[in-house]
Amino acid sequence: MDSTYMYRALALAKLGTGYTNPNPLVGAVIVKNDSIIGEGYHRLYGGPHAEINAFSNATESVGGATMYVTLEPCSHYGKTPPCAEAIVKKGIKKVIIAMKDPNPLVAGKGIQILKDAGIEVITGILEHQAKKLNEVFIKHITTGLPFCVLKTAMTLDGKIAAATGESKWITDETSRKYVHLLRHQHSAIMVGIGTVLADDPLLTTRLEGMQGRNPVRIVLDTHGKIPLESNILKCDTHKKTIVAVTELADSKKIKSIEAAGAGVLMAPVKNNQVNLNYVMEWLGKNKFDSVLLEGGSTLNYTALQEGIVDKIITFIAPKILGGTTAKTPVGGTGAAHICDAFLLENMEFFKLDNDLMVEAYIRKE
Ligand code: AOF
Ligand code: ZN
Repeated sequence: MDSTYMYRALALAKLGTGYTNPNPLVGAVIVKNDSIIGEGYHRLYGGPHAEINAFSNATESVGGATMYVTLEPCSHYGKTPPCAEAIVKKGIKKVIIAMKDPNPLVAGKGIQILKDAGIEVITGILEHQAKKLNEVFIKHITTGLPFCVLKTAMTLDGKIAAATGESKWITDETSRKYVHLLRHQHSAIMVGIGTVLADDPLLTTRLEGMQGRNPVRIVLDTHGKIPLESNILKCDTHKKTIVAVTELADSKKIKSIEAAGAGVLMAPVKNNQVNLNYVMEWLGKNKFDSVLLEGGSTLNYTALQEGIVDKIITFIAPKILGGTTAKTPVGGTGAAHICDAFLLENMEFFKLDNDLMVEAYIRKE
């Protein structure tokens, strides 16, 4: 029974996807006499926590009930008062928790408040699933850096474009819709200047039947080459862009980028490029918990080399393009030896209509 209610709490938590960043996805279920009497989840950043929403939705008195919650209840006065204290006050008898809160402000203190009040606490139920659900939150709260996902789409023979450079479309519609869901889930989307020059992308979230969230668009533009009429520079309150430049960019051009409505981040130069680690640190400090890398192949290689990538999502289309010069997802100089390859782990496969989607994590020593 413990896992059934926890699965429900996890499903509720997921409903907040894209709206709670940089805070976690959390779900809570209150059970009394073997039935659910209250449910809640964290809906929006800065809003009430899952536990409080579950109390608000309870259909009867929660005294003596059991609460299932996907993350350790908080112990701190943040935007809201501590949930652990609310749980004690409400007379909850038992709390079942999927995972401890990695937030140093909480980390075990929430559980301690519950135990000190004589509440029975069980932890670790569906912990693996809870950790996966909050992989972004865990990385950001423990390292201060954003969780970085490298997304690529290629043919079965590993090409991201034909020999002519044509790249629309490699994958089918279902995969492309999924990419918009990924954009909705990430707080920033990052591309290299080469992608802007080649494709003039919008990089916005376009989802059917749902108001998606647009990630802030980041362009790495060492020399300030971005054309002022680029789609990505069409900014408003919902569509924001930051162009990361270096001292190698012309100062007049920098002013016109700003005048076009974009933010400019002056980053140090590393190997004749924008220092990617600097940009990631800046993003992390500025509450960006996640970054979706959408190309191109030069940026992908630099990102892997700089060790900023956490997860890979690759769409594989049932097509073969061939062509020695046709581009592949990861460019740069590449590894000289097999033993220098970037290693992946926990690889999973999903079928999306006719395409295949592969998810894997970068193995970190
Ligand atoms: C949430 N939602 O349902 C739970 C959270 O910024 P605050 O004051 O809302 O506090 C955020 C911290 O509270 C978060 O980092 C996590 O440690 C804890 N629990 N947060 O946003 C929730 N249960
Ligand atoms: Zn809380």
